[in-house]
Amino acid sequence: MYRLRLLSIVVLVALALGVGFASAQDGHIVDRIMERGELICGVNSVLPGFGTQNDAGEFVGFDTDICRAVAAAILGDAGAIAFRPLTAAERPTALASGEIDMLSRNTTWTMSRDTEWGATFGPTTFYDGQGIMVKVDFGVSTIAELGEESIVMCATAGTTTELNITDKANELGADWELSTFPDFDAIMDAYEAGACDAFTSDISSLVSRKATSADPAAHTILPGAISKEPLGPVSPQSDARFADIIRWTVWGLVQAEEFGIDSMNIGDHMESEDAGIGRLLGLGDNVAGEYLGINDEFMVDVISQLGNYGEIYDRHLGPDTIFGLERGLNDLWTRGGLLYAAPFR
Ligand SMILES: N[C@@H](CCC(=O)N[C@@H](CS)C(=O)NCC(=O)O)C(=O)O
Repeated sequence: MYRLRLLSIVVLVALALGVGFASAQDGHIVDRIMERGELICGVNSVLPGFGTQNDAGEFVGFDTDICRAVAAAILGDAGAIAFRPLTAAERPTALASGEIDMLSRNTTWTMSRDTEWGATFGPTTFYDGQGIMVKVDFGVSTIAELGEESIVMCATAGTTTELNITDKANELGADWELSTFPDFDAIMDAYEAGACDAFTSDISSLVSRKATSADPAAHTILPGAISKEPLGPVSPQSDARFADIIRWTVWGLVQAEEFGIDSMNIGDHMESEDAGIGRLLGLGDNVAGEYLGINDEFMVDVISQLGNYGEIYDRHLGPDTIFGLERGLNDLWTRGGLLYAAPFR
């Protein structure tokens, strides 16, 4: 009797572990993407450099290319994608309802979002911080000086921006009236019309908005960041396999840059004898994709169609763009930045 009971407990525990393992792998979102033949990605459509629509109606930007990289990894085609423009406040519902498969929209990784959104954050693709922009003729040159002024401070609703600026105002004892707007265009209109004395946002967003404003020289981004804003892709927590694909695709972009593999020279690496390159590209007996349930050469598809991390960065934000954003923290760890991929093995 005792033995029987012990046996049934062992069987139950084994079943529970088995079920746990299966649901940790899951893959229902990956299956749905494969059946549909298309990845649906939630993006920003009003943030030049990160996510915007060009004259032909195509979504372009650093964040939208992260979506395309995942489409290339799963489907072999960076163009097998549909974009859903979202405001900041719409993000959690779009993710939870299954309206989108993933999100790549200047989204900060925070503890509450990681837990309450039922989300898994991928590796940080852009290390940012929050800044403040004012008009040059307002005449202040530091955030501390701005703290002495009674002003209207504008921000986007449903963002970390809104929360951080409240902390900063309290810290400085500043008399700032916070005014929030649903999206960036609305803020910019209000700011240009004089309804906002200052506007606060991720520094990358301020750089983007300043560069694309009617008179960029009329605005100044005050020095210093008031917060850490690690931005990256997000997927539903219910599909660990999909999250793994996003994670290893982003790290693959970074690792390719570290190896010096890019969209132009990838053909020269296809016979590489280097063990690390072989593992990244899934060459020969290497099974890179098998761990994820996708094609072993998934990173070949990604790099040949989109380039490595540095190419994506330069295409949208680098020295040849109107933004000219320095790599800074978004450089490889070997060059003093924070980009560091875990080993492909
Ligand atoms: N990284 C922050 C801010 C993201 C965000 O949405 N920023 C605003 C600018 S402050 C924006 O992109 N607005 C465009 C929109 O909402 O359409 C977050 O994840 O909450």
